[in-house]
Amino acid sequence: MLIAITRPVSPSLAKCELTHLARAPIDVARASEQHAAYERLLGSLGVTIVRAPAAPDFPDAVFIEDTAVVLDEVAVITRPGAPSRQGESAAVAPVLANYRPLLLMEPPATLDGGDVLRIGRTLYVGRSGRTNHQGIEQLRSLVARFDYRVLPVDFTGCLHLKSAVTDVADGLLLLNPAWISGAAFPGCDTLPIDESESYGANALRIAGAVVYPSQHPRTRDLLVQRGLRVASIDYSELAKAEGAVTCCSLVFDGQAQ
Ligand code: CIR
Repeated sequence: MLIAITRPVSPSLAKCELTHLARAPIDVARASEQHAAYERLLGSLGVTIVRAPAAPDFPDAVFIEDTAVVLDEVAVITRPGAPSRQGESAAVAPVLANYRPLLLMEPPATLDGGDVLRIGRTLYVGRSGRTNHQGIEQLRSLVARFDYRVLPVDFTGCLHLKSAVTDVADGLLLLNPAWISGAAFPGCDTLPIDESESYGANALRIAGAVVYPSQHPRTRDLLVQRGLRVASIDYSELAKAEGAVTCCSLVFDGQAQ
């Protein structure tokens, strides 16, 4: 049974952190509608939606992916790298505690879940403005006993590792070659995005489908041509907050542990 923990769009979303995008007006009601459609889409794929409590004072709370790294055996509660986001994890932890034993990151480590790409027993972790050296080393020591290896990866041009690369099928990575090299992932095949769609590398592989933003139609066609089942979603309003489809849920197997 797949579970996706989500968190409501905060009324303060327009005050979100922005790193690579210029601030554009955000229609919070529209963002909430898009988020509700995302939850419905995941539900239609057979995923059980569990909502973490609203956090109206945290503009970026909807991007719940950054607050934890959920593995089959354990959930690591992160310390997000943006100071404005460090209070977000507190209310996510009790929800995750229903499903996994928790391990907590301690200062001075910072790590955003958006920087962690899991492929089998390997956790690729982006060195980013949000994830520091201590964050990577703490993650390594917390998960070593469960036989995960942690490999740091460099990228440029975007906020998180998973803005530059995500897995869309076994052994197949969707990536933006301007931001990351496929050479960082030996043994994986790579599908480059259409170069006109810079933000097109973030896809959510879930329940036999690839949830993918409709803003990137050319890359969507490339995914379809690969024989993948693509479930499109309009995420344009959340994209103005530098968010995408992986960021808005914590997905895991509710049975595993
Ligand atoms: C931030 O800058 O933290 C938010 N505005 C966007 C976070 C997106 N999260 C993600 O890609 N995992």
